[in-house]
Amino acid sequence: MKPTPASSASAHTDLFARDHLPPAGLWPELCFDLPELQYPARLNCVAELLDLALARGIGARIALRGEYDNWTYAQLHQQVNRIAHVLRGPLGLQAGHRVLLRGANTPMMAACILAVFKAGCIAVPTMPLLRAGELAVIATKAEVNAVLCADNLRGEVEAMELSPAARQCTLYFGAGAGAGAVAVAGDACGNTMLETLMAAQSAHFTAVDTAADDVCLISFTSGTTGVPKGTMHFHRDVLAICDCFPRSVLETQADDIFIGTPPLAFTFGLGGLLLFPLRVGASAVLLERLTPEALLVAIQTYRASICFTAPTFYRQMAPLFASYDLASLKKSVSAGEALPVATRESWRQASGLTMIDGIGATEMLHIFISAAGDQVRAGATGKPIPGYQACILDQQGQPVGPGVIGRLAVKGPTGCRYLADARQRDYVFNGWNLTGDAYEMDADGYFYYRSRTDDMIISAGYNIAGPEVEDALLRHPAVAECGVIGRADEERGQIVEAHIVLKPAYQASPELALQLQEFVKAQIAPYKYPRAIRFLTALPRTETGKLQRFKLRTE
Ligand code: 3UK
Repeated sequence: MKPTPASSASAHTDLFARDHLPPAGLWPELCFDLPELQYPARLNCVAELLDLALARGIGARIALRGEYDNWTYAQLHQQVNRIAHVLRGPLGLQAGHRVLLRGANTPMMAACILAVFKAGCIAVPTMPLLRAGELAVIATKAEVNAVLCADNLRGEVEAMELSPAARQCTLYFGAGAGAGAVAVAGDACGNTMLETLMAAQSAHFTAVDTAADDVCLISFTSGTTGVPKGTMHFHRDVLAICDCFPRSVLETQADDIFIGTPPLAFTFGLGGLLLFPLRVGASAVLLERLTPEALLVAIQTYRASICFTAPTFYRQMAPLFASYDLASLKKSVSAGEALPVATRESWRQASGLTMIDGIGATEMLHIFISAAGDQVRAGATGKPIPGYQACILDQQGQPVGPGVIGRLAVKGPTGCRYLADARQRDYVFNGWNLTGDAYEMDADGYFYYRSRTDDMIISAGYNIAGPEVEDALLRHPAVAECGVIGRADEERGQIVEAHIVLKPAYQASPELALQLQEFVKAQIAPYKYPRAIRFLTALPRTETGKLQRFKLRTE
């Protein structure tokens, strides 16, 4: 195994995270080959992302734009410092303590995450739609010591099971519109608000001198089944993702305005809507509850230049694009699930933009295979981005050549380290991270997504990838959204079953089902056509835009 950067003494006085890292032998191999990935042994990511920005004299530039607040770099810096003081002062937290975070995308939520990093604590962000029971599983697993929660989402926090100590250290923020920068004495129940405590704190806070490999983030997978897995990331990892994809593929600039839908609690959103803009001194628009229409309006209003969202959003935005003035938009990034060729094309026709598809994973923190501009190849996700390597492994773990479908394996500066979880052995094999995706490579080193490894449909001996059938169906003018699964079948083992949402002008009928079947047969090998078709009004999706195939299977 290659040497990894020297580890230095942890700044944590609470060693929960270090003590629950997987044993060294089960770690993925880490690679820091690029000059931009040479980090010092002592590193606090927020010192780099914010303190340095101020030192460079960009304090007056807008960092975050929200519905109610616009914060300059100087204002964000002060907010972060005050929150960091609240954590270490009134709340009495130690370095290494875990802080559960809950809130929609707002400047205040962003400031809380950064403050936790800066204070040497560990952020445990959670998705806004999670319920008390799900939050309790996360709080228990990460043994959280404190909670910072947006006031409008407090119900589930009040209802969740929480240790008495963490309950004592629970604060709410942002009561009422525009409360971010305003001191609010207390809520209706007389609880102290985070802002009230902040008002009494100094706007200066020296970043805790953490080790580059001190854990600062435990991100729980948006997994569709089973107990969620906590993935542990270091201060170094937070910077490494900023110095890979945005630098080499996205080519971000200081005058970029970032916008999009993924929650900050999802690492796709944390990177794209907070860390990447800060790394280059750019600004981010943080908005709550975005629909495809609302996102288009916001791009127009804020003159956004880079958009991050999932394929389903681009699909719904494409037909509406022409109704807005979106000349500011220069780049569109799609991740979270496979981007069908049909979606890439309709987006290009509508916007004139070549979509930047990228596969990322919570375990890897962000995107590791992607392509932009004239490097894009139809149907491929792209190539491993600089800093990462990838290959395809067969069932025995041997690398296979071009044209063979196998298991995607990747390594780079970031990688999987589950918090106390036996599934570490499933994700890491021989130093490679196995993402659970079936991929194929071509002779030029492009990587093509086929399906999740568990989702490959086997029908009468044929291997059929659901997403390929979905792509064919999406080309039909009647189809708005679709999900294709394998349904158990006595004769064939499985049959291909398509779940289809029609565009408003179309009516479900047996004739239309037949038409759709013939349409698929005319485009791809006929044995792949959906023998069963079901019409739905909406597909089950996660908060991160992923189709929940298991729900289609059990319907
Ligand atoms: C799938 C894709 C095909 C794939 C994520 C960007 O999605 C993210 O993280 P998750 O842990 O899920 C990981 C899995 O999602 N996937 C993601 N992107 C693509 N499949 N093409 C794509 N472009 O199955 C992967 O294993 O929720 C994405 C950045 C950060 C992230 N956490």
